[in-house]
Amino acid sequence: MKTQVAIIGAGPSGLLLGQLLAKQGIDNVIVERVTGDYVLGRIRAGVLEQGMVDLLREAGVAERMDKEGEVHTGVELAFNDKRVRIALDELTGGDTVMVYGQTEVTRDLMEARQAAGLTTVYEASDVQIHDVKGEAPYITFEKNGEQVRLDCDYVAGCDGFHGASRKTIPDDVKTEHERVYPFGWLGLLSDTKPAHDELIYCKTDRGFALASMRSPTRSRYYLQVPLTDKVEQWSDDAFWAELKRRLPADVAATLETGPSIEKSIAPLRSFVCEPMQYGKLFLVGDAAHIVPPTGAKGLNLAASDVATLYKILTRVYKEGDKECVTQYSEICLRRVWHGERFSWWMTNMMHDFGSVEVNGTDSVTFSKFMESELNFYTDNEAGRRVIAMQYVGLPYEDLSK
Ligand code: RFL
Ligand code: PHB
Repeated sequence: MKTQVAIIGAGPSGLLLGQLLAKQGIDNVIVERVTGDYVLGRIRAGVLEQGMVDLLREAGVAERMDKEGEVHTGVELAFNDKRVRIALDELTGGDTVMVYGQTEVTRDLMEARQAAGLTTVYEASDVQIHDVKGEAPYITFEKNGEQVRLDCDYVAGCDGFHGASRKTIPDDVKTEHERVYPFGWLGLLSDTKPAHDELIYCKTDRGFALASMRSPTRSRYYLQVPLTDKVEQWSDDAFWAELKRRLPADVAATLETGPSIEKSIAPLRSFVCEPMQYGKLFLVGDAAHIVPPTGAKGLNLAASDVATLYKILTRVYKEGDKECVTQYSEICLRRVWHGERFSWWMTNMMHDFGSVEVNGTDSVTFSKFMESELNFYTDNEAGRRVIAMQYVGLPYEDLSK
């Protein structure tokens, strides 16, 4: 087999890149480890920044999002019996976010790819990447017990945090930065009316909680839980009872509960691999970086990587400028680090670290610092604007000439 761009991973990064490249007439093949249904079964992000919304429109896959997605002009932070609304549009000169699930984005991209007749190889195992420092890279994988070779010009590693791409970059070439948090998020999805019409991020003495949604009839909630907790320990009833204790009292009083459709625990991590490129291999999205979900940045950073790689590869194929590929890592990492810092900051500010020392500071002092931080940033418009600017997402950077 032969293609121009071999894409590893059919998550949102791989599918969106494939769609954008195909629109420019750039041939690509996606190779995915699991089935399409398995990919769709993962319940993850729900909040899309304006930049990602625009990119989905550019890719021609925004019809359903524009019909069914909800534009949100604000989010709330709740703490100390207070509720502070961050008016995203007013504070940023009109920017908003779109509430539309990652599952739906993925489904729309899969359908568009199928309609365009583009190749996706599902259930491909043992993907290996070869010769990305040379002139003729290729990948190999196993499909139905047979070894397949896919020759290409470039490889896009869109295979998530546990994928094969990042591991291909030799240890002496890359640096990995990591912070693992001492808690996880237990998420629950249910066909119930959302607790409120905007997201509420809640800091409480019992730990963090988030009230989010997917539609007017589908809710998504999260609870901070110890890393030692197992999802089986949490009955639906126990989840709802704990959520009510952490939500603002008036919201808890009218909370609609019901059976869970999905329940899972995700650990929280900040992670960046530098550089995000090795010869003709580019790392995209979670393959290169992970953020804790508190800032709703993971999928959005993946989308900005895709935007950058798409612009670069378009220039390579349309203008014959092969040199511009060297800009990829630098451009992506500037935005990635902003997203990492914001997610880390929101996580520190909104969670309960218990008795764990944080950043070399004892837990009581750290929580005092964070309480002051939260009061300072929410008590005045400049502070709220700083939060709003980052929540709606920083602008995408253009390639240099
Ligand atoms: P994905 O989605 O992990 O997809 C990678 C794909 O690669 C495949 N793969 C392989 N394929 C071939 N060979 C191999 N060796 C392979 N290894 C892996 C996998 O099967 C998979 O299909 O990465 P991608 O595409 O970069 O997308 C990233 C996003 O999924 C992620 O950043 C977000 O979900 C993070 N995230 C959120 N981001 C936001 O922007 N806003 C949010 O509100 C938000 N909420 C969340 C989140 C992530 C969460 N979890 C569970 C981690 C909430 C949660 C709970
Ligand atoms: C979600 O709805 O899944 C969600 C929303 C906002 C976040 C994280 C997750 O910060």
